[in-house]
Amino acid sequence: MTELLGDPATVRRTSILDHLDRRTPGHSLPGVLYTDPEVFASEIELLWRRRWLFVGTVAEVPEPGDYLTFDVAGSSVLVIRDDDEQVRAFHNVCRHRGSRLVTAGQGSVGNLVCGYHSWTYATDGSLRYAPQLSPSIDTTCLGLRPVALREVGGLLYCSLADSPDDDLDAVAAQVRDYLTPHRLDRAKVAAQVDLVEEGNWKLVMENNRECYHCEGGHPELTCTFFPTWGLREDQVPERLRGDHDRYLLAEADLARRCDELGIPHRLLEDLVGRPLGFRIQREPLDGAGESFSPDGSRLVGRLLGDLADPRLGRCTFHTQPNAWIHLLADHVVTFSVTPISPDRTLVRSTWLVSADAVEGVDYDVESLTAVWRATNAQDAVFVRNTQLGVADPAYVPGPYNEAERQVDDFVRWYEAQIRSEARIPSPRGGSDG
Ligand code: 3BY
Ligand code: FES
Ligand code: FE
Repeated sequence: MTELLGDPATVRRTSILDHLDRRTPGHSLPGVLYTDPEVFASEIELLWRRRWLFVGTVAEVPEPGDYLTFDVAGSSVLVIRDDDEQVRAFHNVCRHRGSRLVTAGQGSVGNLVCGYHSWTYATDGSLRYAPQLSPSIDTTCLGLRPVALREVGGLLYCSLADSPDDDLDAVAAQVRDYLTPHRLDRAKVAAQVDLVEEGNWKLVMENNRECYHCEGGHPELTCTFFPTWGLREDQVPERLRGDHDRYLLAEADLARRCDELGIPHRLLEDLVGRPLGFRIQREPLDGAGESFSPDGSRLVGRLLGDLADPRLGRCTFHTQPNAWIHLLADHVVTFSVTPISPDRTLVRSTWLVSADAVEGVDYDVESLTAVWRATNAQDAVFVRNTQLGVADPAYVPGPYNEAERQVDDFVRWYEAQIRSEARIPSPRGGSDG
């Protein structure tokens, strides 16, 4: 039993750390960490309100007045392109009596008008008009409250922290050149799908961080996604040797193409030891090597930006705690994860193509989205079944294998961040367990 005195945050922090203390390193997490509302509340406070979160891309707000909303951790963040073309973020809370300002997930406005008493804000957040407001009230102090927002290669990250760490800038400096050839500033949204998965957000992320389940679990994805993803050379099982030999040839070909074009491709990875754990690498795709299609050939006739070579595989960018993004020559697909409750998680998938690509001529939404819609549906079943299992009193954490190294990395990142925010060192000595 945690202490009854003290502030509620202290009680919650104590209990999540108790559970982490009981974790066996190299094993999946204790069930309580996936089910307990107090643990979930601690995660919201210690992680989700303090870390950089992937919210979307500049392609989702292409014109002045275009906005999207991102709801996480009890907050709603309004991301809007202002009249000077700058993308900004604000709390989606009216400065009068607090009504939600915009209620749609996305849209376009001239000004932001509150539906309650019509307080009206410019796209830069300043209060422009408030009916019958006393002239003695200083409206310059009543602009929308800003939320920290950063862009890296067209990807938008926000932080709800009062003083966000500067790790996003450090990571951006390393990964920007991988992302910019895809010119997200000249892309448009071809499709967006929200899927609520019936599992804890960590199960969604853990499932994404391994391809141990890909061989049997993702028949559409493995037409082009090599199932030996994440394995070291000496870990490739005999039955996947043929796939892996093709991978090695394709990897050498891709490296040569990228080097000729001056596009970076080598692995950069720091998934555990920093606030914005990340991994980026350009990797080959199977078959024609161009896109996520049954035979690997491109799904969009018009390539992104100024790219001329369709055979650039996939540049995959992972950031902790909530994103995986694949950048191909013909399209980009982004995934953001947001927790809803201990056992429900939103996964938003967004497909981006060149702004010049014409639907029905250069691409077909059905075929563009087919592989990841199928893959997401398969992953949602894995996540739901795992949530049911870890909530069962019979569940005992099991060991990760080598193919699950990045699951272990994610879990070690999670533990290290919780401990550092709670400012209590690990009883095992290290900061990452
Ligand atoms: O989308 C991803 O990045 C991961 C990698 C392997 C499994 N999953 C598809
Ligand atoms: Fe927004 Fe009154 S709460 S105008
Ligand atoms: Fe999967």
